[in-house]
Amino acid sequence: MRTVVLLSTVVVAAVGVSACQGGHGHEKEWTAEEVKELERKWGFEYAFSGIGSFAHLKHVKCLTTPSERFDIGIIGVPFDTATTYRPGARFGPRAIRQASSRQTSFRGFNPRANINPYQNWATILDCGDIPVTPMDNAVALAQMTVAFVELGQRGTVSPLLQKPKLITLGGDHSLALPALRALRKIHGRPLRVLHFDAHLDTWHPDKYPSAWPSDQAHFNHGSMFWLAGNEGLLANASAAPSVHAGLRTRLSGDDWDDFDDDTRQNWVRLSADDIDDMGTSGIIKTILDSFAPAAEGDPQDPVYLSVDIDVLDPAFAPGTGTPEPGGWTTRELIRILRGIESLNLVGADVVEVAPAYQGAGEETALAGAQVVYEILSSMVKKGMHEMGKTGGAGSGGGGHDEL
Ligand SMILES: [Mn+2]
Repeated sequence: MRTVVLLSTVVVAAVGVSACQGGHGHEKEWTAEEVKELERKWGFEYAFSGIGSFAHLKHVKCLTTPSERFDIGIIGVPFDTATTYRPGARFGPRAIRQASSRQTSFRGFNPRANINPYQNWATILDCGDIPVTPMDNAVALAQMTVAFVELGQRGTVSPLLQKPKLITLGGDHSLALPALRALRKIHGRPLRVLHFDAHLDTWHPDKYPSAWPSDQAHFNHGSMFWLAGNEGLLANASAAPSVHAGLRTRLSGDDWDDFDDDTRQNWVRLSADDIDDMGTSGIIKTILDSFAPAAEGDPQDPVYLSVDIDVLDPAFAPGTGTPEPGGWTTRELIRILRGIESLNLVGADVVEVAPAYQGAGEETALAGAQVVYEILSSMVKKGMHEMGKTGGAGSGGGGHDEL
């Protein structure tokens, strides 16, 4: 008891001194050298310290800070009220950020990609979250659409980019619809999608039968690509398909109608089992062939990369809304992502991380954070190629170390 009293006295005294100094404007004047010394002594975060932004990146709430320019923005969308089975992906952005703790610009060199995305030409920010209502999905869809349009039209730092690129941390998969709406508007043309998922997500809303029909129910995490196609957001020429990879979902009814409808919507399908026959290299080749320009030298079409973490086997990613046994390993997915780094990615998401169902070791969120890192590596590396540089330590613009 005595100790407690003594401690309280000390605290009161300390507060008193602080208030005296602050309240009367007698703050110590810090010289530049002194501030530099503070930075030298304390300007460092261990993997496990500091406020939890993605990869310790500078955090700016970009939606309320329009003056802050960036080349690549990490944006969280903590939204999960369009799920059909397990909810919980609203906690995905926080879980992915937490799991990204050991990603630092200091030790960020990606040996698989021969580049450190955090020490290069790109200014990468953690843009915070879009505050999306959990109570009204019509409002939520409007909020996400407005936010993606707003952020996607911001000014960039590098002259390499006309518009910044966003990587979205989900959130359930329905957020791909507002993301595609924004990109369709910003780029002035339909998009092509590379979609890693156990499921099709091109389901006609009637595939979720209900005696209580509702237009609002069309907006769900299994129909957003059907909606996107109907809204003209996706390229519809047969020579310009979108691609699913990692499929193993059960289908409706007693036939192939779901696949037939998916084909009519201009999608190419790679199943999870295909990897046994063609290997990761065959998966990569099929994807790249599908997205190849019609003629050599033609510009690449803009591609939106959408990664549902349930593309991984539940052994690797149990923390998700609709797990399906028989999926890819984390290593296989990383290998495939590295193999497709030449694609012209204009935006990306990592969705359906629902940490309540993952193990204490955070395997699902770790996989999500790693996927974001691989996408960042690809986006930055693509920019280096456009500058005529190749990947490698020190060959970029000497970016600021956010540690
Ligand atoms: Mn999905």
